[in-house]
Amino acid sequence: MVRQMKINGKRLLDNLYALREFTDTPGKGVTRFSYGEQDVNARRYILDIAERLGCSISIDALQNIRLGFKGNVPGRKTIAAGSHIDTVRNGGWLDGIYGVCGALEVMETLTENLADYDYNYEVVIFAEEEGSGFGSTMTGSKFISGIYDESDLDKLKNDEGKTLREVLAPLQTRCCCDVRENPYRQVQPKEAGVSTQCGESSVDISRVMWDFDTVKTMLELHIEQGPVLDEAGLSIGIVDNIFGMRVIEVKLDGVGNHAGATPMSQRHDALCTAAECILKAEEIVRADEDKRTVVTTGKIEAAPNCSNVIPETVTFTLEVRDRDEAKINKAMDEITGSIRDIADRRRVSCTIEEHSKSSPLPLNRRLIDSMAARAEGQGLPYKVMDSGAVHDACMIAAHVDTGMIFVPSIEGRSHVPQENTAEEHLLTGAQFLMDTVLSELASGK
Ligand code: HGY
Ligand code: MN
Ligand code: MN
Repeated sequence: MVRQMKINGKRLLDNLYALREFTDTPGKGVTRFSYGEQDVNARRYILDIAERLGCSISIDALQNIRLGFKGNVPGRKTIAAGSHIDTVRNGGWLDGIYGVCGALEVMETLTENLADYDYNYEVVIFAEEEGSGFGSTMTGSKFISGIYDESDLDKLKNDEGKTLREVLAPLQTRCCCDVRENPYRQVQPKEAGVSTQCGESSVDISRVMWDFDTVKTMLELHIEQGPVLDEAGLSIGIVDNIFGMRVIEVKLDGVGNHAGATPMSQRHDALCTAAECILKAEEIVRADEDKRTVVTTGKIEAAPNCSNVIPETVTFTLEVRDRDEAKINKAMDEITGSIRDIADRRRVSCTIEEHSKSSPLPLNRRLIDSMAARAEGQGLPYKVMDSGAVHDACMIAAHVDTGMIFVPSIEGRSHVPQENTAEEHLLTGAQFLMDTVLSELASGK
């Protein structure tokens, strides 16, 4: 019989409230981009806890972090739990960080109640999950799972035109300098010997891919970010499928001209063209029979962006998501065809680039069934459900048993400052993660 352990709810909430302060937009939600100053502050806070708990700390070239429980035994497979700490711009205080704090609370509770288990336990913090910096979601975990390789370090660029490699290079260190000095350190396994070179310029991703034979289970605790649990008055969501997504970037080149002197009949307005394309995409997806496909243009830039100049160029993103890959591709093909037709008719030139994609993924049936049985046994109102949001769990699920636990988002809001979850639900979700980790840790016999 697995011993039960109670998490320390106040400690969990205190960590969440403390980490919420690490934002570039105080008062307007949480903005904490990977590799930025607030990311450094959040990492320092978390690594201080890890050091206090006697965890092993391993940080890879992408700055994904793995924290090992002090009771771990070398060579045993690991039960991993975690999420991400980066956010969208003016995002919420819980997306990602809640799963990291939940996994950390499990770590602290295990450390306070030392016992022997069949498996090891690790907290994982995935880097650049939101893609706010480089436009591609789940970047850190795509390198961990081998979907991204060396060439992507030079392909992925931020808004300043800097490549991922250029941003990462100064963060590479091989010295075991104190975590307070440099939270972006790479702590080499002791046996590897440690050079004292700080701030090396080469980004060596050879050790980023996980050896998935050493990982038994991956668990991610996360807010739902949609309305389902809140509307149904449920406490726990058990995820069975994570949506896939495809992201394209569209560039329209029209003819800039004077806003007053140019007759409407002589215009090739890139912004009006973009507007028609975006509304056409919405019309195509709204016509979808099962109403699960979603399409979003979240980012758009018009140039020269002056009120009295007809826009010459417009660049916008467009993403389509669904739980069925064929439907994603069907919608995206129809949308890109329409974009080309609209641009042709308006005599605006158009280029469309595939930006990033991830396939829909079923999560592990054994974990879904065992978590559903646990919720039943605890009398928790729950639902097995899909996730319209993508998560690092997608990248890991292709390799090891992976499960996701949701808690309700008030009014289904997320990726906005209004993102919130009732404290009782935050605590229920973290305790459910604790119970699930304990069950996995003792599942070897
Ligand atoms: O976009 C997403 O679904 C996730 O929040 N990165
Ligand atoms: Mn997230
Ligand atoms: Mn998110």
